[in-house]
Order: sequence, then structure tokens, then C-alpha cells
Amino acid sequence: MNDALLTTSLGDMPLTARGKVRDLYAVGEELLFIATDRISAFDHVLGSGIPDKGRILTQLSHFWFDLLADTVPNHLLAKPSESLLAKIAPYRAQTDGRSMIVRRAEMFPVECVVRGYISGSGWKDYLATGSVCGIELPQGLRESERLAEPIFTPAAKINTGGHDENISYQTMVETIGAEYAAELKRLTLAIYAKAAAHAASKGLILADTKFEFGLVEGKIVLADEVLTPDSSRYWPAASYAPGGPQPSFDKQYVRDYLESIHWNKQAPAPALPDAVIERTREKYLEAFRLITGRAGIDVSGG
Ligand code: PZK
Repeated sequence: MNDALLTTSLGDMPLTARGKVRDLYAVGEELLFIATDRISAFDHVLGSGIPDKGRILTQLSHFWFDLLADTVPNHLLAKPSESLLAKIAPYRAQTDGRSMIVRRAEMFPVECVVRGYISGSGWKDYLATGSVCGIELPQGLRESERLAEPIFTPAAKINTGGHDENISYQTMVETIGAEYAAELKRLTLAIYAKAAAHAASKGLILADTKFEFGLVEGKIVLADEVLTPDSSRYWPAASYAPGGPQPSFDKQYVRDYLESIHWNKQAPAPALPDAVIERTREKYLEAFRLITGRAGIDVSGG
């Protein structure tokens, strides 16, 4: 097996943004979005990567962009020019199967989160206040319970390190304007409905997910990676049991290992044993196979 790709370096191409697990480069007018094999847990990037994780998540994003094409336009460049392809050709070992050439968008400074189930920061807010992002919920909900209707719970992006902060819809309106807020909310709920129905048909619950949108030539496009396990909570429907947290589909072996060694959750984050890496890689592949119906990922191209 090939080793995990932990860091990219593309000569003198300007790095536009480096996230916990993704790297974004400027290539002329366009952007090159590379999903590395880095993995985070408990808010830290770990010392080991998961081989092919970036490929699996990129190819899963492609699947969802295709499935959603009649619901929302996206930031993928329809046909990269030969000159653009020539610019990135020297770096194919770092980009094959794990990169997207995307159009530069003016990003909305809001994370568009949708929750069909009450979990994570939504559960914390509900316990503290009975509501999430100003949406009052019925009393007596159990952790991980299905909501009567999916709810739109926007968050403000906090620069690297901090957690995104849940905000009210009114605050979103004040930040980006009423018309964009309404359209992003509508799109988010429509995308979730379609994606959750597809996931359900494959035995998966899409508990929640988050989208980023931007403007290209004045039109709203779906950007970033979409509906990956890094941006979403997927639960196996067969073992769903409200009344507590649900095991993570993809990262549970990682979390269990980190708990077992009593890591203090301060940097530096530990490396993972080979067995944990291999089992986790298999979970990402299992998610990919379930959702896409394909046997496996492509290792080159893309
Ligand atoms: C953009 N991010 C998040 C952070 C990453 C990604 N099409 C676009 N145009 C302009 N900006 C972005 C996108 C997209 N997608 C996305 N930040 C800016 C991000 C770090 C690494 F790969």
C-alpha cells in the first residue's frame, strides 16, 4: 500500500489556504483543492494519516456533486484547459484522484449546517438552552433523536483553531443579507433532503452535514467538499439507538485508541498503530462503497 500523503508542496504555486486536512492552491484564475490523508480527532491533526483517505473523500464529493447537479450548481470547473493541466502535471503524485480544479468563488462567511438529528454542538446547545441557533425544540428530546423536521443551524466561521460558532438565522441575515440567507437556507434543506434519502436507501442515516457556498459570476454555487464523513455525521441505520451519542462511522477506532492511551488531547497528537490505520481506512472505503455503489476508488486521474 502507498503511504499516506500528509503534506503537499507544489513548487512555487501559491498556497491559498491550508485547512486541517485540505490544501488549496491558486493555479492562475482557478484553484486546486487537494484532500490530503491527514485525519483529525478531538480537534487535533494526528501524527499518522490514513492512506487514500483524501482520494476516498474527493471521489465521494464528486459522486454527490453529480447526484445534486439538478439541485444546485457547484464550483467544479467543467473543463480545465490544457494549459492549466500542464501547470499541475508535475505534481500528479500529489494530486491524482484526490484533487479538484475549482472556480474561484467569493465565499459566504457562513457554514450552512443542517440537522435531521440532535447531536454534537446542537445537542450541547439544546441541553443548555432548549434551542439550537434560536430554533426552539420540544422538551424531552434524547441525544441523537430524530427531529420532526430537519433544521437549518448556521455557524460563523472562526479562523483556524477555534470551533465554528452557532448563530441565529437573524445574525446570518445581518451578515449576508436577507435574500442570500433565504436562498442558502432553501438550498441547504433541499440538498439535505435529497442526500438523506439517498443515504437511507443505502442503510445509512445522514444525521447532519454542513455546506459552504460562494458566488461565481454572481451565481450561488456549492463549494468545498460535500457530504463526506469529515463534513457530515453518518450512522449505520441498523444500530441506531437514540438516548446517547452514536459511534462515529469512520473515526470510532481512532477515538477508542486515543481514549485507551489516555492522551491529554494537547499537541502533539500521537501517531496511530498500523491496525487502527488499516481498520479506519477500511471504514472510509466501506462508506464510499455503500454510498456510491462502486467497488473502490480510482487511484489515478481526477
Ligand atoms: C475556499 N475554503 C475552505 C480551507 C481548503 C479549503 N471555490 C472556492 N473559491 C474560493 N475559496 C474557496 C473555494 C472553495 N472550496 C474554500 N477556503 C476558501 C478551505 C482550507 C483548505 F482546501
